[in-house]
Amino acid sequence: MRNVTVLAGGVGGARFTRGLLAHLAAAAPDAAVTVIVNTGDDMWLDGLRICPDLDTVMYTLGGGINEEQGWGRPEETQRASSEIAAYGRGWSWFTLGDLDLATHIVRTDLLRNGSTLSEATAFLCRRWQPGVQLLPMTDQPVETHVCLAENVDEHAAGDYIHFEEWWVRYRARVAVTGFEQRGLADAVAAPGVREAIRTADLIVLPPSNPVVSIGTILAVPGVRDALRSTTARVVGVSPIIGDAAVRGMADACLRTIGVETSALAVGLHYGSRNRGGLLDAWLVDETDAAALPALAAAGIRSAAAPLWMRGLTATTAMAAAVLAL
Ligand code: FO1
Repeated sequence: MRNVTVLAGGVGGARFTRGLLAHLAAAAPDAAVTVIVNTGDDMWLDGLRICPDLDTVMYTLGGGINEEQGWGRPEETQRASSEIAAYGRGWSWFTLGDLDLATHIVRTDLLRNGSTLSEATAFLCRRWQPGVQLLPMTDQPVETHVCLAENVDEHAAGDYIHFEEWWVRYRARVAVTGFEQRGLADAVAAPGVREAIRTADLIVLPPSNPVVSIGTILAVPGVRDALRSTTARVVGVSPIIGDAAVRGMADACLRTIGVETSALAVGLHYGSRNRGGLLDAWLVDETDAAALPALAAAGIRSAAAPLWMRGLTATTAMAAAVLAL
């Protein structure tokens, strides 16, 4: 096991990858891990380029994450954000901590001076040393927007708002009719992304949001083709346990695209590799073991293992289960 590539969103993907690194340190010390991260949650805010999923993976693997929240920095203050709010600017419902702001300021400085997002990310990782190659899915700006199905606050049904406003301000509780990944048509896979997929021995789809995180990465032109033609084995981990989303509001996203909130439905949504889909194998939680026969019938090898990411021991065991599968 020499090259492992992970397609990750934010919190779920970061926590799983931390367990993967811990497992590989013991089981395959010379393995190299590349994490391809969703950038569809990115936005311009207060003149700064915010990259929530890249930062969550970087902080989590670099030891700088706020563990309870799963995003942002620990021991944070919001002095600068309070001042921005006092001017009536910014997103009052989106917490940009003072320590976190430094990351956005440095990244924006690099971008404004000609760095690509990949180069800016590599620069930030020189400080955080995440222990993986951290790649944005693309260097072109992509932003996920949602189409509202109903009026809410200053928005009307039919309006599009940024995913983060739907996710953070409305906790995905406002009905939406669909997602739009703006900029995706003009996006190309970032340098190293297709190679990381082609040269991997194992590719993991961790328990990130299958629609707006993994789904967005898969929608980058060229990524899905690379996954279909790689010799690597592609193993996914269910983000749904017992018909409920483990984290976040993945069920709201799945409902929007007409996929049932179950480990089986998401596995079938990704599809079996030998039937035009992506997966060689699919890991479900023990409570969803009843799905194994249907997954096998769909051509997807599968197994059941504990998938609650309660801590490093749990995620390390999950990674072991993925490699065993
Ligand atoms: N999530 C929240 O629920 N509330 C916030 O105020 C918030 C601020 C925030 C700031 C920077 C950042 O990198 C992430 C932040 N997140 C916040 C998390 C973010 O919404 C999610 O991690 C991803 O976008 C979904 O995977």
